[in-house]
Amino acid sequence: MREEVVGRANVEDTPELVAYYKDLERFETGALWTVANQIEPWQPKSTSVPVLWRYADLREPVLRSVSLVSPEKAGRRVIYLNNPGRRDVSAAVGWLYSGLQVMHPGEVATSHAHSASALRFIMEGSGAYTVVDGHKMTLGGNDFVLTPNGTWHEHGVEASGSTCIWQDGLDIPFVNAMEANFFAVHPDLYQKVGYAVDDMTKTWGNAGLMPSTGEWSKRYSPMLKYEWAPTYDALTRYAKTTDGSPFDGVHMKYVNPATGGHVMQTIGAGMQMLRPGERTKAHRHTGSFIYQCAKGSGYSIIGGQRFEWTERDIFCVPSWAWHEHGNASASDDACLFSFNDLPVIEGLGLYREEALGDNEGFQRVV
Ligand code: 1HN
Repeated sequence: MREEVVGRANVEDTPELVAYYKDLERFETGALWTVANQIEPWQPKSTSVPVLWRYADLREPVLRSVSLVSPEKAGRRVIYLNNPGRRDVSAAVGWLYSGLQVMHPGEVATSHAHSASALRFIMEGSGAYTVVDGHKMTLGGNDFVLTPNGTWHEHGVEASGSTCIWQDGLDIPFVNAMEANFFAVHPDLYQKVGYAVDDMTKTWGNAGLMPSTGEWSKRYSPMLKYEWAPTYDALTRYAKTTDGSPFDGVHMKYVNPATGGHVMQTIGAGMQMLRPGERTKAHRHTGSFIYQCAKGSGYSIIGGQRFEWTERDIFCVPSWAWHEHGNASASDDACLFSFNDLPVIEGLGLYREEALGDNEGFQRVV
């Protein structure tokens, strides 16, 4: 890929050079100028494409998996979201994985741990729970729960509950790209619950208050579970005092209460409210995002394509893709849950953001 630009590789093939390239191949080497323009794009070039996964399409096939495989045999009964540009690594977008997991009342999957960090966002059903390192958490609709890197975790649905479906989000493509993934099955197959149910949310999830003696040194949020009611309440309260972001409406991020930072080392998450009739401005930034509509309905224009979403639909925004969101309802707010790889992007100094119509030249580094 030659480019007629000073500073870029622009070498024409000659019989002598072609023979030279062949020679280099014999020693497992190559000439940088034959690939330089391709491996150093002027701007990020995502191979992921914007996709909308409609719950109306997915729900039936997800439920059908219950009669086809057991959680015992499958390990986890999950249908994963497969971005057409990322099929080789089972990613929904960029280096992020997403899937829909279904469990019937009385089912429980065995406890395991892996180097990948994971989250769940509850879509439907009652009686679901997750146990993380002995902390049992009850899960209701729109609750957000963490299973961080290295923690023992298992999920189940109480016999008294109903069929549950939740979204799993993981950094598994990233951890595999780093060639750093380990997996272990718990030696006893199931964990003993060692604490009061929901203790971590009750201890760490109290607006602005933390236990005076509370100490936390692990590199993920001790809160583990973020419930929907206080999340929606926080957005509603904040909406009363802010115009919101021109690009994201009323947007709040889930934080580690001990640090104010992202909930996990590799995955961040947030919830945003688009007020009735709100339409945001377009921008683009580095980092990959997966959204789930938690409430209401609306539309997003991503890379020039319009996607109409409603409750439980999932869509992705690839890195550096232009995007804007809208709520077409005149009376109801719409809420979007999202998770992303921003802790990695920011931590490595790779965050860039640009507003559409920003004529300031190179992208703003935030
Ligand atoms: C995992 O551990 C779960 O714990 C779900 O339920 C989906 C996808 C890839 C790798 C690990 C779970 C997963 C996963």
